Amino acid sequence: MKQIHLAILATCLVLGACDQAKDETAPAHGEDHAAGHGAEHERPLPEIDESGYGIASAMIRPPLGGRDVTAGYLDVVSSKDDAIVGAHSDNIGSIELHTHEMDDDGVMLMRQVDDVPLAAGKLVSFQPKGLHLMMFGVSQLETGDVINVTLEFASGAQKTVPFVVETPSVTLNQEN
Ligand SMILES: [Cu+2]
Repeated sequence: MKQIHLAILATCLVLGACDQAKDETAPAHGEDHAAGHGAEHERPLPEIDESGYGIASAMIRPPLGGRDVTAGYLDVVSSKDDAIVGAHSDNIGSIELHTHEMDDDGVMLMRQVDDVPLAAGKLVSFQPKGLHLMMFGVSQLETGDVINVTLEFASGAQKTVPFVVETPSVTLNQEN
């Protein structure tokens, strides 16, 4: 099963299309029209800590062969209305907020955004095919490395989050 997942993941890295592959427990409803709808899975709300924010599943993909560009993902929730306005890390040259959009020809294109709004108590999920932290000037990372990334919020708050280097769609709780 793990081998199958890894094979699918390898494909996803190229295509950026992981939705259908990763969730075997999804209900098999025939009328599911998820195909055109991006990555909106039911995901648990991260627990909000004393900072007023909750973060889960923070991960960075290892850069693909020889490149110094990669993407980071996470689930985030804020206790009050806010927005993510940036991110930085001592280990990464620069980080941009990106989203994916489908153009008229059905081609997925990345677009930089100035901020990512966070409605109070509502999950915002950065994940493949959608929002991501676009990372430039990334040194070679090994699976299992932990990179601290500081998220910057419109409120003025900053929160440093450990991002685990791993292939996408592997849950943090899973024994590897
Ligand atoms: Cu991007």
